[in-house]
Amino acid sequence: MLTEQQVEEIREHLEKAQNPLFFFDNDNDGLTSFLLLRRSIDRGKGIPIKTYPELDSTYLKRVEELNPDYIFILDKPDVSPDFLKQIIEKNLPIVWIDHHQTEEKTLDPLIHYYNPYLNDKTSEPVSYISYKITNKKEDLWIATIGCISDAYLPDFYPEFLEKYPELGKKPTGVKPSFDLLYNTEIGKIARILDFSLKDTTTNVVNMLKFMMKAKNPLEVLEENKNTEQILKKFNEVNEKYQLLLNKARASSEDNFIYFSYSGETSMSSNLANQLSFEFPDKLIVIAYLKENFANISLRWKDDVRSLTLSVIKDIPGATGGGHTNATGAKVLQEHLPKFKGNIEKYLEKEKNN
Ligand SMILES: [Mn+2]
Repeated sequence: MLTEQQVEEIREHLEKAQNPLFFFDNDNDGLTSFLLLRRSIDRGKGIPIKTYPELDSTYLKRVEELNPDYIFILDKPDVSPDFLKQIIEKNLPIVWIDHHQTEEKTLDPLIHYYNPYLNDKTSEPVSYISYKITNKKEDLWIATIGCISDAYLPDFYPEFLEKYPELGKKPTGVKPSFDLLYNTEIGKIARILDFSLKDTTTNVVNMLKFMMKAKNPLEVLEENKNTEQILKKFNEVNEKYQLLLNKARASSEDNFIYFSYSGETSMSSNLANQLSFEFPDKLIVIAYLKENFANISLRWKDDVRSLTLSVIKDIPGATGGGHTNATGAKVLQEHLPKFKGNIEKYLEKEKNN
């Protein structure tokens, strides 16, 4: 958890910011964190970060264009040193809120870095933290969407269920947050928003504008001119998603699901999350092939962070990291067979230990 003092500090930064620019991770935790903060002050612009693994220097262009007085970075573990350096040269304060496992960093005094992991090794989503910062009851549903999308059942879920009984249920199973994500109406709304992030830049901007004002979760499901494109995109992506999901399910081996695919839309983390819910005992590895690279999502009930860091060690140029049970990695496609082989060796060794 962040301390009350840290939460208060972030509130003060928000108050001070007259024209903040929010960069957020391109998923529901990033999106809802932005929405919660933006809705609390009613000013500022938001940009999803599509570069991986870092927020890279290509985003300096947007800083030039929008001329902000404050930069917020939400739910992104890595930011390129060059980006930070150039922001600092402009004398702009940066408020960086993350929840990924990391080590203490030495940063410029203009960079205000917050991560509950550094306090007490907890990793509650940035949307959970953002809700604690803004504390607006009317945004309870937005915070709930962020948390259940990030595999986290928040302590305020009972309050949500009391307010919107028809959108939720009492969660069950070993992954109660994913039970809600895949088996309730609020979960469907979460999946709609998540897929809408995969739309074109113009359509994402319109979605953000709509979500900055939406008063309750049912507005997302209502078909009208505000939601037309959001729902259309969901149906389109969901159709492809279900096909890939079925193929991935069919490629299930003993203790391991390994599945690779290509196409214009990356859905690796969505597929990996759902498969980890359906096959809780298996290691899930989903690789999205694009250009020369494979972007890989991994999920496991055991320490998948150690596994990820170990299997990329002898692969040139490979990167990877994340949480204890959910990670990402990036390798050149030509190294994928070695990557898979390393995983098999790792599992074999684990089994014999
Ligand atoms: Mn995220």
